[in-house]
Amino acid sequence: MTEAATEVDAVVVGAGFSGLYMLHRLRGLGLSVRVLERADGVGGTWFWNRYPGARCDIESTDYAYSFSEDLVRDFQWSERYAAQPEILRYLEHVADRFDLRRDIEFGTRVVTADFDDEASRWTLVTDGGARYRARFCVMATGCLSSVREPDVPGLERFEGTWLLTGRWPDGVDLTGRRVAVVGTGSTGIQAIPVIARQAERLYVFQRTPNYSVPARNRRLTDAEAEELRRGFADRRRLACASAAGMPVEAPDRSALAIPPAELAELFEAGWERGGIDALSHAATDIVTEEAANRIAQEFARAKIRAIVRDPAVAERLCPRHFIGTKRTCVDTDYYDTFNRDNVELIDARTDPIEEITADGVRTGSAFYAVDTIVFALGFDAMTGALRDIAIRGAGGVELRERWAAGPRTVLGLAVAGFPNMFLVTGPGSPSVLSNMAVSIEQHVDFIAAAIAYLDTNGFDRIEATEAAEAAWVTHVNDLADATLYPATASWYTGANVPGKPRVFMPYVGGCGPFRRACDEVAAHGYEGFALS
Ligand code: FAD
Ligand code: N01
Repeated sequence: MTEAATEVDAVVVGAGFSGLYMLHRLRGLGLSVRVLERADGVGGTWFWNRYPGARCDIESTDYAYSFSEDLVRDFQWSERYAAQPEILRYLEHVADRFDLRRDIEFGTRVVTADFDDEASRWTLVTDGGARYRARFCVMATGCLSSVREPDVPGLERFEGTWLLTGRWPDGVDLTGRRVAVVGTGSTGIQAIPVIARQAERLYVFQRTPNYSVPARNRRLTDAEAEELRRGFADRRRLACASAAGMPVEAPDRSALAIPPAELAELFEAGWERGGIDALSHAATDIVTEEAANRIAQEFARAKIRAIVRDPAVAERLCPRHFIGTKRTCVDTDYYDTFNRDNVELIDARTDPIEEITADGVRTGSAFYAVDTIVFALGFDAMTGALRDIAIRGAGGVELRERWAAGPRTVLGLAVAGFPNMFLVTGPGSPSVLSNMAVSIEQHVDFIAAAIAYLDTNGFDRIEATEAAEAAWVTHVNDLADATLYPATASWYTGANVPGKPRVFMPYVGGCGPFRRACDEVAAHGYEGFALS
């Protein structure tokens, strides 16, 4: 017998930064809400990614909500870039402070979501068979939550322990172990220096090197934290208007118009200051002009060669793609880690991993005996978590089919044919190219305002039009095509997942312009959406 459905006004899937704030805003509108979350706790990214070294790459003060002045005042960050446990504690604090947990079902994975055209209701079914019926469905499922798992032959025979960074359990101790790390994206680059200090021996399997800039992380004094809190409103105003959701003034000169010695000084100052925009902030055109990009690349490679003592290892660590067209990594001691005696870098491009045996990793030319293998293979980004759910809109059309050639949205927030369903930070929004806390708040505010507008104006239903969707997809592609981003195989383009359509997914136009586009849409009675 089918279980009777729980009836609510809105169902939200996911209880990370997005889902928590969505719940708070929808409750504020007087709606009954249920949040369905696969994990056993809140936090999303920060619940799952407990690997050693996990921390944010946007300054903690800014990688936070702004909706509550009390929250800003009461939570004190201990470091410039907080580590995972502190960010998780923050999100748990938010859940408690705003009494959010009572509307969240944990340990619950949504497997299907169906729209009933006649009744204008969504029905979501969970892995446990529970059913939820709601007028609105908000997918706050995360851009980086669908973890890529290893498919290397022989893993089932491995007698040691293997771990996924994106599903890291508590209580792992790598002290004195012989460890292999596979993957050198942001995750691997954060984990490797920490694991190297614990392990007896560390083998790093690198297929493609990445650019990484120093975090220059440090503890914040009470006085600094207080000053950051006092200046928070101004910082956030600047961040909202900026390209990347960070409180910095935009550069105003082309790298090619800056005298070379001055440009080198700007890069050097950025490297010393640290942070994700260390090099990109020097000029306007680092990710749009090939010649400008090459200057920044050379600077980064020179830094690697200066830090890493063995020239052959340094060369292997030198990336060759356009800098900034994959997310720039932000590290603490990454390159210096390869000066340690207990660390070895293996080029998994020229000497690929062929199999895992009972006691180690075998490549084409060598065998490495290990007790633990850490896989840091990244995510099926932006669309993976949505594709994991069978989402069927009006007329039973599946989202997976509609997106067979790549995702299509209006503003990354809504999809034609899927009425009353919203995405938070979906493909076609700045999301992963921005401080996500800023983008998430803006998306959630947009969604809440749209729902309030429907109710105040006597509408029951909102749906993106095909025409608006086509126009937005074209706009997103046109902007991306004017940059170097699409030229690089990255998870932004889906290139990291075999068979995934190659489409550049995020909106490169920046947070400020994106916000203005959303505000325009709302100001014109949700132009591009059909209300009925
Ligand atoms: P998530 O935090 O991913 O939450 C989505 C939730 O949905 C998850 O808990 C998941 O379990 C749940 N879910 C998904 N599918 C289902 C389903 N079918 N049923 C039930 N539940 C489901 N961004 C920044 O801006 N700055 C940073 O410094 C930064 N650091 C990062 C570090 C790491 C290690 C990673 C992986 C990402 C980082 N990001 C960063 C991006 C980060 O994902 C976002 O900043 C933000 O945390 C996303 O919040 P979210 O709620 O949208 O998604
Ligand atoms: O994932 P990635 P990530 N055999 O896709 C390698 C955010 N984040 O988890 O490039 C061998 O970047 C793959 O190699 P290649 C941030 O947005 C932020 O590190 O495909 N190797 C690559 O080296 C980030 O961009 C922080 O050749 C294989 C690595 O695995 C995003 O999350 C921290 C392989 C995957 O790198 C994703 O980062 C962490 C295989 N079969 C994450 N398959 C901060 O610092 C894949 N690889 C805030």
